[in-house]
Amino acid sequence: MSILGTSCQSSKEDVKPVKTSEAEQLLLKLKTVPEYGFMFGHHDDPVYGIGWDGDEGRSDVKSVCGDYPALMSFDLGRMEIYGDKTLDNVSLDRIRKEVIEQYKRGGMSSFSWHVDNPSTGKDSWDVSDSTVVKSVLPGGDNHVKFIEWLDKLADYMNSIALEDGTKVPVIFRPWHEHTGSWFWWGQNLCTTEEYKALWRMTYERLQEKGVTQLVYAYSPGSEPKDSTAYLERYPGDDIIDLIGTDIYQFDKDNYVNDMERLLNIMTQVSEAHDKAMAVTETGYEAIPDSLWWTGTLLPVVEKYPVSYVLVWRNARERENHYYAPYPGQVSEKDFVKFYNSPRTLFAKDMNNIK
Ligand code: BMA
Repeated sequence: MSILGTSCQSSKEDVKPVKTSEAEQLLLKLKTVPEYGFMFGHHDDPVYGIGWDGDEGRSDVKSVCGDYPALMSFDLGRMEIYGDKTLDNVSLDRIRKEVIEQYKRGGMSSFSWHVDNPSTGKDSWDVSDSTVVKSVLPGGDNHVKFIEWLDKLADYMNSIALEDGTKVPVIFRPWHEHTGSWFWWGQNLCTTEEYKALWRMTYERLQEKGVTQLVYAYSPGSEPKDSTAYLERYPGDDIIDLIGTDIYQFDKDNYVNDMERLLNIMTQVSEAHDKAMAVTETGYEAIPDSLWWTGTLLPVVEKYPVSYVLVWRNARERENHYYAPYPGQVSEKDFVKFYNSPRTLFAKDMNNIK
């Protein structure tokens, strides 16, 4: 039984599906954006890059094209353990500051959560045990511990506020890539019911803690073959605001085929469910193709009503683990062309979107 009793076992009726007006505006903007183009996003953009770490006002993307991405994402993994930094060694104070600045310049931020395996104490890629999701649900051995982790997450989200106390709205994208089996919440690690219950518990706990400034994103990987498969573990229209997919290029033909298939599925689902849609993670590691931005990414994405396309991080501690160009990188010139396309939106474009 849950020691936390009623507070975390409250029924759906007790939890009002409210959002702050800032979160409603963010969602509205996400839905309007495709009329103008799509936002470019980059993970951990302003906190480190190739050959630098922690510099103020720096961004590899800005160094290449003169503007910040319209969307920045950050990962909160292991904040539940360390309290002051993430699994990628980024300070939570710094992330808070960057999310606030990004909001003030008209851009948006998104959080993912590579949360540790609460059962084994290893990282989120520890798939040695297929009972972990069950164990965090009410009645499970790790339920109390997990609720404490959610509460830490809630306190942090609530601390991201403007001077007047307004909580900064952000996209929250937990439990991602669940159609694969590389995270402890993945396809073969839990049942459909358990996965959905994990989402609902997360959502309800955050709502109870007053975290009403979030826009929630659902992002399966490239596995779904049709909309039924895409929606198999969908938590529900009352929780989800934006639907996405995480797809990376390893082979160009497969990448383009997967993107076309998923973007077609998502276009149908977003219309049927009235949700915004985005390519929540993508990229080609180390961008060895000098024309990748306008030769591969732009032509496929511009055909669909996507709000944003986000590329993963430019790791400063892992060789060749980068997805955005930096000065001198082979795709730099093509990225400037991509930046100049009327379809791509960067931070300075965001104030023109009504
Ligand atoms: C992964 C890799 C890891 C990183 C994790 C969370 O895709 O980039 O190195 O720790 O994302 O950001």
